[in-house]
Amino acid sequence: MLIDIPSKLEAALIDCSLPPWQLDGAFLADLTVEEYRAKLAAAPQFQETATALRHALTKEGGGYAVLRLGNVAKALGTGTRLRRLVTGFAAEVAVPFSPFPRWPLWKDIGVKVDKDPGKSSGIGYNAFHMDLVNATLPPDFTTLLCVRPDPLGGGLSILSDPHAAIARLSEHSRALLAKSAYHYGTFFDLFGVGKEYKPFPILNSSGSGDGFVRFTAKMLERSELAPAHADAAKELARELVRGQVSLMLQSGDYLVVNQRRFLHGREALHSGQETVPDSDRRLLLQLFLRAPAGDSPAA
Ligand SMILES: O=C(O)CCC(=O)C(=O)O
Ligand SMILES: [Fe+2]
Repeated sequence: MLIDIPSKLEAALIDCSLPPWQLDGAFLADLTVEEYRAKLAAAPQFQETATALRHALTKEGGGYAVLRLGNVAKALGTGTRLRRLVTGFAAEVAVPFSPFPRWPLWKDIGVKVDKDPGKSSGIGYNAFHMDLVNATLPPDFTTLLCVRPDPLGGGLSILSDPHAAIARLSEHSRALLAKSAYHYGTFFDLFGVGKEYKPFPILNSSGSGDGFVRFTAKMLERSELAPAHADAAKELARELVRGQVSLMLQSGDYLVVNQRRFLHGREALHSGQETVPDSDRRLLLQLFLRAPAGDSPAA
């Protein structure tokens, strides 16, 4: 689901100058949403492109999209101006917010050679997961803006539909996944994502739930789980890999994932990251979105 930007819109975006954004607590202020919308709505085919983006994220079988802003990034660089424009696109999907009170709205995901390789900004395989999996209200959307891909050629983004994966499991495994028997990670000092959910069921029971498949394959190695529940989770992890799609984000690509529809992850970066100067390493910027109450993004 790649969304190209029509060249007339590219030209208008390159000319468009958006003011700094304001926050209202953890959330992008209404004033900014309106200001950005008013300026961007004047650009030719902005509305159509925003509609295409929303549609890709919520239509039957949909759930993720890549907005291809590479030419805009080439013209404007990957600093403040691009960030404001992308914040404007994001605000057409749902409300941008930062769950981490001490961090800016956009969080850097760089490359750290000495970090747990399987985690955010590590160099290894970042297994299928949803972001903020252990919160009662995870962000409706997680988004990644690519500033620089891995110059050595690794770090494919991976996506998989967990509902499709679950449909391929046995009744028995599904029953295990519906038990409140799973836990992962720590939870402190977070805004706008509810409370800590521990333990949680991976699957909501019988349609009454919130539409999330609360899964992270990282818990298979990092959480102590009862063997039967762990086995069911491993089966799910295998099916996610069987159904995965991979794509290489380029500079200026903006990946938006509906967390009720798709899980995401990342292949390992290419070996040799120690030899790459910090300023040349892969860099993504992450932003979370909250759908307004009553506007559930198509569970
Ligand atoms: O590095 C990536 O492409 C994905 C990172 C990620 O999923 C995360 O930090 O939550
Ligand atoms: Fe993630």
